[in-house]
Amino acid sequence: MGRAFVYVILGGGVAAGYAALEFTKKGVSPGELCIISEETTFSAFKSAVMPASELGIIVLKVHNEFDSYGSREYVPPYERPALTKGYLLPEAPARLPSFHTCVGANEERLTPKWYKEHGIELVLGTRVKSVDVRRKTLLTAVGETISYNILIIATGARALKLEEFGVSGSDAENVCYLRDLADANRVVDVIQSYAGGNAVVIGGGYIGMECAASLVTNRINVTMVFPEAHCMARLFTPKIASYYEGYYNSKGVQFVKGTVLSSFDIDHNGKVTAVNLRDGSRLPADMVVVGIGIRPNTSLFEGQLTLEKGGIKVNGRMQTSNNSVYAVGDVAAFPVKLFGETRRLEHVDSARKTAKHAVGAIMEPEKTDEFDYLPFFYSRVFTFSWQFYGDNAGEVVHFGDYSGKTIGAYWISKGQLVGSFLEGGTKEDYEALAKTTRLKPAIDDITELETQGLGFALTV
Ligand code: FAD
Ligand code: NAD
Ligand code: ISD
Repeated sequence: MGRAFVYVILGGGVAAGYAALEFTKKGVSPGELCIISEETTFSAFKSAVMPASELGIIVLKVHNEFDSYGSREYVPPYERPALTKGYLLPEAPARLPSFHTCVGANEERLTPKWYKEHGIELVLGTRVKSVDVRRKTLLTAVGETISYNILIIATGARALKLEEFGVSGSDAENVCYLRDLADANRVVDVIQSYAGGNAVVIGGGYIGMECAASLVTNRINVTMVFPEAHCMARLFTPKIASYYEGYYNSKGVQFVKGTVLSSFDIDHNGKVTAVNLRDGSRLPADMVVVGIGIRPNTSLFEGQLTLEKGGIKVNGRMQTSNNSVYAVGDVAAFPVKLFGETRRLEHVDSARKTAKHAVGAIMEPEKTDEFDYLPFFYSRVFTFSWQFYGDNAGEVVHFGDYSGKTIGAYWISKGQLVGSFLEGGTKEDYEALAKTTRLKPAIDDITELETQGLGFALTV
């Protein structure tokens, strides 16, 4: 026994929400589309304070296996970026339903009511445990078979665990990861339990930097540990990194670079009390936040679809090696025309736009061209806000005032400007940067570019 849909989206994260909105814009009929997501969170008494419908979550079981005083909540798609930012604020923190998709792109907010009104079936709290792309069926963990004509894979990624690097202790109650709402609730609980305490943040990437800033805002003392010579090593130059690290230092954040953790000290209650590093040092800890990268959730499709760059390979229409299956978001490795190569991007703008493009290719194939995407990343920490466009390849030209509020950089590869970074710009500045980077202008004189700085993008 099972259900059949014309379109099934597997995964209920950012890409799924934006795909759903696009399906309705392109005229999907009630009953044709289904979203399957395993995401759940646990909330103590929340539903007693405010009806679940107002919280934008669906409470399917009360008094469940977690604990007899709480509820298990099945969460429709939301803007994941909020979890390291607004969600962790000490005052007036962001809570659902305020950040359901698609508010992050200033579009409609898709609440549970919205899905109901549009006849979109939400199968939540449900893990898909196998997929047969030849038969066009999915099997859920509760034993239901769901069949489709067209499948969109939007399974995103999972956080890498310390155990994968030979360190145990991830299950200690004061060790936190941050991928989904359940993780974010745990971070909030742990912050509240250790007010004024010491946090060790493992990893100097996006999660590390954004969480460290939020922990400081919560008056937690933070030490960051990472193996590279500077933070955000995948994107920042040493000069850009030093600008932000200087500010973090001024807020009391300590950096321990060039080493990784080797073990935890764990007390008889199962709580981590200290972090031991490979360089022999020991950091006392009331809480630990781990952000050491992700792995795309591809396992259901290994041996069935072509994989590349750790993700599911798609063409410029987001179509996988099987014509009836599309892939979008973090899990998709797609051709970036501008750079002539396949890339897998782990950022929200790409999740939103690949989702939209896939739906266009499915619903209006004749009107949909090959995807032509300019990579775009951003972050917001403390009062900082930066944007990056393009590719961080080649020679770097820094501009702006590195002791002031506006800093920037261009990347020049094979004589062309291919990437740009700006902190503290206006809307118009960022638009100019994006437009210029997409044009890949020839750069004859790097010294001149350095002198012009942001002015170069504003006059192209
Ligand atoms: P996800 O949003 O991860 O959604 C995947 C969904 O699939 C999940 O709901 C998952 O439960 C479900 N799923 C997976 N496997 C199964 C299965 N077998 N059965 C059922 N369901 C399944 N990017 C930015 O550009 N800017 C930011 O500021 C930013 N902040 C971030 C903050 C945090 C805390 C995190 C974790 C990420 C952030 N990102 C940010 C990255 C961005 O959120 C991701 O790129 C984006 O969420 C990817 O969307 P997605 O739909 O591909 O995957
Ligand atoms: P990341 O790839 O940004 O950073 C991983 C970091 O882990 C590296 O910088 C490195 O310092 C560290 N590391 C690697 N191996 C380690 C080890 N053995 N011990 C200690 N440190 C180690 O990944 P992340 O910060 O975990 O972020 C997870 C995902 O969330 C990424 O896809 C990221 O793009 C996304 N995210 C994006 C944003 C944003 O775009 N603003 C914000 C938050 C999260
Ligand atoms: O892009 C984003 C982002 O950074 C967020 O915090 O989307 C969310 C929403 O803006 C939250 O409302």
